[in-house]
Amino acid sequence: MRLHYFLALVLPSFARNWCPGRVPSPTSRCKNSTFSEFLPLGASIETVREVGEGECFGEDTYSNIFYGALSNTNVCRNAQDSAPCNYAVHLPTSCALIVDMGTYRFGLLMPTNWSGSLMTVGSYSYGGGINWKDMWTGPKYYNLATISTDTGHNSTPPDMRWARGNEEAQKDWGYRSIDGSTKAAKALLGAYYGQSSLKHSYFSGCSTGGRQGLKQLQLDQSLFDGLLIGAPAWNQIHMLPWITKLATINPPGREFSVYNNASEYTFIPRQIREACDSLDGVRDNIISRPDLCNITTVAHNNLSCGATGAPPDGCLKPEQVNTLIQLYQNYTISNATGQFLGFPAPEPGSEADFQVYLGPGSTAAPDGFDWQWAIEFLGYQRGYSFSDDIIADAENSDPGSATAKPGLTDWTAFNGRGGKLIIYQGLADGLIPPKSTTQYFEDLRTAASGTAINFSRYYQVPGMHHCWTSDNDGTRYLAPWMFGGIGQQNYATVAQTESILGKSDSDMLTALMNWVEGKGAPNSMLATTWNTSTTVFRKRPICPYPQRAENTDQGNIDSPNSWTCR
Ligand SMILES: *[C@@H]1O[C@H](CO)[C@@H](O)[C@H](O)[C@H]1NC(C)=O
Ligand SMILES: *[C@@H]1O[C@H](CO)[C@@H](O)[C@H](O)[C@H]1NC(C)=O
Ligand SMILES: *[C@@H]1O[C@H](CO)[C@@H](O)[C@H](O)[C@H]1NC(C)=O
Ligand SMILES: *[C@@H]1O[C@H](CO)[C@@H](O)[C@H](O)[C@H]1NC(C)=O
Ligand SMILES: *[C@@H]1O[C@H](CO)[C@@H](O)[C@H](O)[C@H]1NC(C)=O
Ligand SMILES: *[C@@H]1O[C@H](CO)[C@@H](O)[C@H](O)[C@H]1NC(C)=O
Ligand SMILES: *[C@@H]1O[C@H](CO)[C@@H](O)[C@H](O)[C@H]1NC(C)=O
Ligand SMILES: *[C@@H]1O[C@H](CO)[C@@H](O)[C@H](O)[C@H]1NC(C)=O
Ligand SMILES: *[C@@H]1O[C@H](CO)[C@@H](O)[C@H](O)[C@H]1NC(C)=O
Ligand SMILES: [Ca+2]
Repeated sequence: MRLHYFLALVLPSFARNWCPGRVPSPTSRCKNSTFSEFLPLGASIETVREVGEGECFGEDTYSNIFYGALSNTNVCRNAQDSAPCNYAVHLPTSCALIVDMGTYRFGLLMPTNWSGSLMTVGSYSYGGGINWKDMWTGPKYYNLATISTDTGHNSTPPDMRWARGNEEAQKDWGYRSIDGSTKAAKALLGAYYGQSSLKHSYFSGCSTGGRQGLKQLQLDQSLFDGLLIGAPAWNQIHMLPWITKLATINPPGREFSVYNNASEYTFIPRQIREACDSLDGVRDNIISRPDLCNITTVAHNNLSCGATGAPPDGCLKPEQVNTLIQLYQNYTISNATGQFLGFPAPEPGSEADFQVYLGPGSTAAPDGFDWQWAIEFLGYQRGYSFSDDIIADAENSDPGSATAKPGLTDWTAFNGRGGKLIIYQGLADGLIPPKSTTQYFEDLRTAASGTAINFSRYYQVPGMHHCWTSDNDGTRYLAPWMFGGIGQQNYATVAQTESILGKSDSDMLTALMNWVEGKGAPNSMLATTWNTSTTVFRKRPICPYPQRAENTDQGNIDSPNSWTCR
């Protein structure tokens, strides 16, 4: 990540806007005077535009330049991204607004053909800027009015410098911008479509977006009727110290460190995958049971220089083997009372994601993403030395009140008003360890004392990385990963996206909306991966936790009918 961070510093800010929309005609309701009086004091309409069928809308922001795309900023990665990339594309006829709320802004797309409901789309990491790129599927495939906030700043996802010494900016990012933007958007929908016309409000976010949704739910159970939450970064105060801990275990460029060069990202994940693939009973290049994968054994037998099972294209020295094993240990902390879980370990199979925290391209502290948080959010000095005390400091201050706490959420109120929550988590996610999400769900179940089944579901997705995709063999992603989670459409073609969204068995957002709207609770869902843009490689059920998909027909592992949830 440090390489990307560096690039972020030298990239020029964007200047052009390719998707400006059109100045509304005098007779249109899509104009300033329709909205102005419905805004809270101090807020104003910054832009109001009409967008025609098939057109795009947005502005230049850094917000949704994902980690992976940062090195080719503004070079479009997918078919639907006719240059440049940071816009809502392929829109239906809509009225588009940008609203200035004072310390933060939001974008709102209102399709002419409206379902009657609203969706708020979340952000990523510490990035600021309206997440235009993820907004298009709302109006296009679900007829949803769709909003996204810039969270109060403009930065690339890994850049936290905006937070230093700025408690107000931290709070805007932590929770205020989602709350304020969504409330304001609801009033604007009333102005545009007619008072009391809003049926339901939904939230869809992954990573920081997942955190935003859960934090909002902790603060106010009435804002959203349904939330689709992916790999939530809910535990800021424990997770960020863990990331720094990883940096102390594996400082870049040292003899005993791993991931000092790019080829280690080829042979380490591959060896682990090959060694642990079959432990789930099916040889399919997917580790569906990472809990059965003993990293100590694999590191010694299949990665160690000189071992019989050593890779042909590189190997780890004994001290590197020890370091690698440590990366998969729970981060435990001790105090006078005893030993406690600081943060749970990532699972074997998630190695490809480690690049964000561990390099290569890393520079030593204090400049990395892994050291930044305590500096920018807790006020530590650059070059600080790490100790477990950071956890206590983080717990005491919870900067920006950004941490979402399942035990402090009123689940009775949420359940009582018919709210529904779906959480999903890739089992090969190296950025948000699956056990962290499981911990949230278990805490929710404890707090909801038996009623959780009435309003929540949790799906683990074998082989899926952070929010989207899976390991690939050069031509396709091996594990099924597409099921309508936010941002997934950016890794699929338009044809692939279109084949999933709107289908209640394959699209979690549709399943969530059906559940909220009384059309039945979701059970197993189908996840998909493709051979080519039109040919499905694998479709497989993902199961409501604690169930798992079990194979019933070894001869036909790529068909969904060969699997059942148990
Ligand atoms: C909309 O109207 C308000 C109040 O009259 C004004 O302050 C604001 O600048 C206007 N915005 C645009 C985009 O014209
Ligand atoms: C509005 O959207 C619905 C759902 O996609 C569709 O069935 C209907 O034909 C659309 N109406 C118009 C006028 O485009
Ligand atoms: C891992 O090492 C063990 C023990 O040497 C060996 O039996 C196994 O085949 C190896 N697996 C792979 C994928 O190389
Ligand atoms: C993993 O394997 C090591 C030896 O390779 C053994 O000492 C350890 O107990 C195993 N861990 C588990 C959880 O089985
Ligand atoms: C990368 O590092 C590994 C392990 O340290 C080593 O075996 C391999 O030769 C290195 N490859 C390159 C291209 O430097
Ligand atoms: C030790 O840490 C635990 C977990 O954070 C906490 O509950 C406990 O109060 C702490 N005890 C002391 C003596 O600080
Ligand atoms: C790591 O923490 C998790 C809780 O998230 C726990 O279930 C697991 O047993 C711990 N692993 C070890 C080896 O202590
Ligand atoms: C939860 O659902 C069950 C089964 O549908 C029902 O019997 C129970 O009353 C519900 N509980 C709550 C708190 O809604
Ligand atoms: C997808 O690719 C696999 C492996 O190349 C092949 O076995 C399978 O038949 C392909 N599926 C389709 C529908 O073409
Ligand atoms: Ca397998």
